[in-house]
Amino acid sequence: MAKSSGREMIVGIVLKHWIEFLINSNSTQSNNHNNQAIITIKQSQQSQQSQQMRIDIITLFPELLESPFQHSIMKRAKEKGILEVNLFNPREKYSIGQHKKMDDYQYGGGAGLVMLPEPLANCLDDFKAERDYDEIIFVTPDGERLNQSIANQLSLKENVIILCGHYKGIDERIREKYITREISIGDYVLSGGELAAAVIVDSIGRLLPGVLNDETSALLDSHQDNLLAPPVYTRPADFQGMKVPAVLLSGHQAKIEEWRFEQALLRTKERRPDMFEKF
Ligand code: 6GU
Repeated sequence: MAKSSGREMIVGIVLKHWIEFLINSNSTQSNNHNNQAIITIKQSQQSQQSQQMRIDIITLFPELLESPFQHSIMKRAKEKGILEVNLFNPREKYSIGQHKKMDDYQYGGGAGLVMLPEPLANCLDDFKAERDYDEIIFVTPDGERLNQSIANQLSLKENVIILCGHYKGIDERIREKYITREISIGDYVLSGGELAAAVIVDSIGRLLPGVLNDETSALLDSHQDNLLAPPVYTRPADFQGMKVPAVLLSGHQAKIEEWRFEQALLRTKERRPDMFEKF
């Protein structure tokens, strides 16, 4: 797989959304200035939601995922019709027998149940018959580790399935036949893929244009550009004797940006020398 830097991805995302605007727009006005491009993208989202992403999550425990998408930014994304998240429990329709079986012991012995291939295959076949999916993601501790670049890439997709495993995992043949991408959220083990799926969806959702109030703010996040974010302050200017850095009160925008960049560099060097090396 080709590797792209955070910066390339940002440019890619801005370009894609801008091109979408130009295609959708009735106006022939265009302006090559960067800021203008971002403002133009903003207007396009206000007048018409050009991008709608659909994420279908297949999970034996949909209740675990109900709350994360009912609040704050993810709620807004859903309400604005920018992101559709559907939860589907395969046990309802695809389990085997009276006992609604979804898993069994593993061949060769060993502790832990494995999710059966047949119900998952039937479920995935039915989903795929409905629409074309850009990715079928399996969340698993042995997948590639989620980072900002992967979230950026996924935010450009239209239809995505996320399959959550449980117990010892899923039969390897499902991975071979259906899964296009395997993602882990870090080097530790969770009891199921649901919380990892929530993390992945959140990291994607906030990148979709129109979800955040200020279109540019997702692009300036920590990790977009391989730098950590600079410190931020709000009122009061003097809190228990601790003062907000004077430059932030100066009203001098260029100086403020310079200070923020310096702070981001310092922070990254101190806390994440590995990221600083790559920057
Ligand atoms: Cl995606 N799943 C599980 N079960 N544990 C994890 C993980 C995923 N990522 C890190 N740990």
